[in-house]
Order: sequence, then C-alpha cells, then structure tokens
Amino acid sequence: MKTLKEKLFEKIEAWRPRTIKLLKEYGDKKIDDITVAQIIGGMRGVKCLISDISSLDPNEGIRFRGYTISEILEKLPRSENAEIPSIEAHFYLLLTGEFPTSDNIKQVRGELKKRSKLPAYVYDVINAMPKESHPMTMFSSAILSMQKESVFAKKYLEGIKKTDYWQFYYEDTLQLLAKIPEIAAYIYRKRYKNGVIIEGDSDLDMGANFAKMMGIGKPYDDVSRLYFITHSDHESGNVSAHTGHLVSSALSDIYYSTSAMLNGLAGPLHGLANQEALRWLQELMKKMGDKTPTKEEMQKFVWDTLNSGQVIPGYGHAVLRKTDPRYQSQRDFCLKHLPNDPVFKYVNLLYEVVPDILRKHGRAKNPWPNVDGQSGVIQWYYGLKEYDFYTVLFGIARTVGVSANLIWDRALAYPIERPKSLTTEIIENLTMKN
Ligand code: HAX
Repeated sequence: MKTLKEKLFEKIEAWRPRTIKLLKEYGDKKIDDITVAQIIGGMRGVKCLISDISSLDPNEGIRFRGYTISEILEKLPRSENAEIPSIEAHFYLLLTGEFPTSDNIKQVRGELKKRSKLPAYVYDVINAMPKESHPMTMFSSAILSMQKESVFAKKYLEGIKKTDYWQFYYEDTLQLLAKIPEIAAYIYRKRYKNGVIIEGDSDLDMGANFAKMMGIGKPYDDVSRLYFITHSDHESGNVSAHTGHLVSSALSDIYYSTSAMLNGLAGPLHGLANQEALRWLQELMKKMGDKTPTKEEMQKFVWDTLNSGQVIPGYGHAVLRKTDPRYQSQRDFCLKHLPNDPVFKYVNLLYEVVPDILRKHGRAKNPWPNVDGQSGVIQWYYGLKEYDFYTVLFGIARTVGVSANLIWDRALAYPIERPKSLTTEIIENLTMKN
C-alpha cells in the first residue's frame, strides 16, 4: 500500500502539467472583468484565486474535492462506533481527491501519532498569557511559537528545489495537525476548568482524542468530527483561507501561515460569528427566563438588533444565496440528537423569522443562515458553554483544510501574491474622465 505522501507525490506529478499548460498556452486568456464597486467593495466575486481542494456554488454550497457535505458524510469511512466519518479520512480526501481505505487511514493515524508530542515551551507560552486573553489569541500564539520547529524553514535555508517545497510543507502540516487538538484542549481546560488537564490518547482518532482531552463524553467525539469536517475549507476567497494562501505565498512556513489565517478567522464578521450568534441569543434567553419567545417576541428582538445598527450574527454570506448546507448538516444532527433542547428551539424560531425580516430590511443579499447560526447550539448542548472558545474549534477545522491547500500551493509552485492597488485619483481618472 502506498503511504499518503507517496500517493500525494503521484497526484502532484500528474497534476503539474495541467497548470503548466494553462499558464503557457492560455496565460493571456481573459476570465473576468473588474468593476469599481468590486475594487472598493472588498474584491467581492472577483475570479482571481485558484484552489482545487474545495469549491463554492452560491446555491448549492460547498463541495470538497467535488463532493457535497452529504456525500462526504455518507461515503467517507468512519472509525469504530462512530456515526460521523473520521477527520483523518477527510484530510486524506482533501489532499488526494480519493476516498481512503481503512488501511490508508490507519497509516495516516500512525504518522500523526508519531508526531503528537507537544514541545514543553508551548504550555509555557499559554501559561504566560494573561488569563483574560481571548482563546483565539492563545491558540494563534501557541501555534506561532512552534515556528522554530519548521522543517520547511530549515530546509529552505539549506537550499532546496522549488519542486520539493511541498514535501517539507507536508511534514510541517503533519506535525501541526498532530498537535493542535491538544493545544486547543489545553487552552480550554486551563482557561475554563481550573487548569485540570486531561491526558490524550493518540491511539484514538482525532475526534475521539479531542473529546477525551476536552473532558466531554459521547457523542462529543462525533460532534467534533462533524464540526471539523464541515468547517475545514470554504474555497479560497474567505478571509482565513485567503490569508493562509497569501502569507504562505511569501514562503512563510505553515506555522506563520496558520497563525495568520487564525487571526483573520477571529474577526466577528468571519469565524467569531459563531460566538456572537450564541452571545446574542443568550441576551434574549436571559430576558425571557424559562419561557420560549413567541414568534412576535422573536421578530421584535431581531428588528431591535437591526434598528440599533448591528448585524444578525449567523445570517448572510458573501457568496452563498441559500441556506448553508453546513448549517443544514448541523441542523439534521440537532433534529436527531437534541430536538427538544431550548437553545435549538430558539435557533429554529430564528430560522422561521429572520429570512423574511432581512428581506424586508432590504440590505443583506443573502437572508439565509450560514454555518455560524447553528454550530454553537450543539456545543452548548454538550456542555461547552464557554462560547469564547467556539472560534478555536473553527480554527482546528480550518487548519485541516487550509494546510491541505498550502501543500498544493507549494506543489504547483504558485508565486508570491501581488495584486495591484490604485489610488482614488487614478480610479477617478479612469472612470469620470472617460
Ligand atoms: N444582518 C444585517 N445586515 C446584514 C447581514 C446580516 N446578517 N448580512 C449582510 N448585511 C448587510 C451588510 O452589513 C451590508 O450593509 P451596508 O449596505 O449597510 O454596508 C449589506 O447587508 C450588504 O451586505 P452583503 O453584500 O449581503 O454581505 P457582505 O458580503 O458584505 O458580508 C457577511 C457578508 C457574512 C460579512 C454579512 O452577511 C454579515 O455581516 N453577516 C453577519 C455575520 C456573520 O454571520 N458572519 C459569518 C459568515 C460566515 C463565515 O464567514 N463564517 O466564518
């Protein structure tokens, strides 16, 4: 049986001629135009990035290597006694485009196990931070502190061929993926559970090991698998994924790139929205006491938020124009496992009232919920009530997807990113005076 690295080598060798041909023979072909509104408006929709790991259709949602979330959840192999496929299997698919066999997964797990020991100084870095630091700050700093371990950075200094870059990115990625569940769980237990740490078991798959270290029983292993798979990648234009690509394009290693992408994920319009969604709902829950709000009370709460100039967290999207299938897959999980949970009832009621209100409000192009509108409910139900921590979960997931992207970026020798900026005056001259 071929190892994941050998398989990847084959795939990369077979893929490279496609990129070379496109560049050589079609390099001048035009794909898109760009408007002033797009330049001022955050490059919305400009087709100028490349990724083969996932692609996003506005109506259908995300496909990983061509497969929808429901296909992934149905077809990827799962660990024993698990309802949801393993994260290792998903990582294999993201890297190779193929569904792994159970032997392939065993091999990947073995590779991760070998690399799971966390350097002692990482605990020191976390311990040295102020108690009130946001968990995302701790997570990003802990990962950045490991930069000195980068094999890519060392090999680059020694002098390596461009075509070999990916191999050292791959090594750094395995090192990082093997360690991040423990880093995240350590931050959680340190910050919220009086520093009582639970040892991991690297014989378990990533989902089960993470659940163990968090101290949360079954089915939290499946909750973790579902969360880490569905949040792993969302094509490459979103803030976190794009930041990862951008920083890595300067040949900064995986530690620098991952820490940077996590800092982007920590913004309230991006990954932090899952914490925001729960925080916002808690406000209403506090007001309501034990009572579930009526539809009218919920409508008023939503309008009050909009009228005070705030966004409705967990709703809207820069690309999607329908309910996010990541929202839907988590909703299905809730319907099966926690249909009577009071927070789920609130979220359901929001689903009934928000899209109509956002349409009437007339601003958001997409009135439907995104992934962050649902994910906090499940975490809350299984005892993870410290919603400041939710974006760290997102960060673990995004590291799985973005690192797979970065290995391929280096394999296909994508150059340093350098779009052109214009001054307002140049844009005025180009538009008003023509
Ligand atoms: N509530 C209220 N207003 C909203 C809105 C929402 N949920 N979503 C968009 N709008 C507003 C925008 O603020 C913007 O207002 P102005 O015209 O006053 O500037 C207008 O509608 C047009 O925005 P858009 O083109 O529809 O959306 P954008 O591409 O600019 O922004 C966002 C996309 C996701 C940032 C936006 O929908 C938003 O702020 N949503 C709430 C926060 C959120 O849920 N973020 C998580 C998104 C998913 C994700 O990345 N997860 O990590």
